[in-house]
Amino acid sequence: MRNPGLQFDVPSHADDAHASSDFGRDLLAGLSRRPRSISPKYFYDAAGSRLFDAICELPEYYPTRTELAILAERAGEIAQQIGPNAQIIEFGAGSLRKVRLLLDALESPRRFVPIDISGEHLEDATQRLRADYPGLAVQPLVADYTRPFSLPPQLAEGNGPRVGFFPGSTLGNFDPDEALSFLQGAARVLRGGGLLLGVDLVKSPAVLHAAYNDARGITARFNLNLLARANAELGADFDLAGFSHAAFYNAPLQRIEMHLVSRGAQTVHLLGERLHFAEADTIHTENSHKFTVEGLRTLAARAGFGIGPVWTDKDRLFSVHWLPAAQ
Ligand code: AVJ
Repeated sequence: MRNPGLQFDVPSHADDAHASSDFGRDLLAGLSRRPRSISPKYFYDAAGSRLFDAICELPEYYPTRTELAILAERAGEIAQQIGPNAQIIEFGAGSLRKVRLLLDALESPRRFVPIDISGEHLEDATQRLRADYPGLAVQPLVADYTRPFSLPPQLAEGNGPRVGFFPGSTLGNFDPDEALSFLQGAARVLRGGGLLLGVDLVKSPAVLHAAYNDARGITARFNLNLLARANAELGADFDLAGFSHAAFYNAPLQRIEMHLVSRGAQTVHLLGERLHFAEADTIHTENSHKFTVEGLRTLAARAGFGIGPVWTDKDRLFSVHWLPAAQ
């Protein structure tokens, strides 16, 4: 028995359980592909996690403050849907700001398992949360939830319903088929409880464009941090001034795309390989899919969830969905 705990499986992407932290291998493979691409999960080293927190404070980046306002305003209704004794599992926990609104409204929450890929960031955030919620069992888990992993055995059925919390529209980082796989895995592991899911909504491309091209250039630094990380962790020699940030709305695919664009012809050394870039060659670093309420509900139903209430702000910028998972 390799895994005594609950297993979270992501069906069609469960090919290699050993590759979870292999930034070097994935980056080299991604830069050898055409088009060049790399998973956005590699943004989140300690510096990247801090830059993301700074993005969340930007005036142009509406998702964080809009979702926080929805959670604050609707906490009572949300808590009523979830019910008492919840064991909360947060996917991509980050700074743990949003879950506080939930914890404050829930009736006797039992346990909180924040999952994040950035161990350092998770440790800091967990310590701050523990200080403020002394009665709560907090069990942080450093894991990559795009791969199969084990949940702590304490999350067993008898200890209270399992409730997933996946805010911030991070679901939008997945392609549609990956999002379906993730939701199928979540529906299985959350049986008898449900998923509280925040997703960003389709809207005016100008508003979307501004959110990913902020005036202070924090999003550009966040994007370029990927190259800084490769230099620091892998001994690569990316010239950060040799690449520029590009983010645009791809309307047919309903997503923001972020790329790093080579400003000229250049050669980079990475793990013993020489990588050539022509002027305007791009590295695709992130997709951030946007949703309609109906589109998300259809996807959730296909994944095996029931359909509960949805809460949005008055401008319909962002949506929070309660998706019950039948026993
Ligand atoms: C954390 C994936 C939800 O897509 O809006 C913010 C990441 N990228 N600015 C998003 C991000 C650029 C964010 N998610």
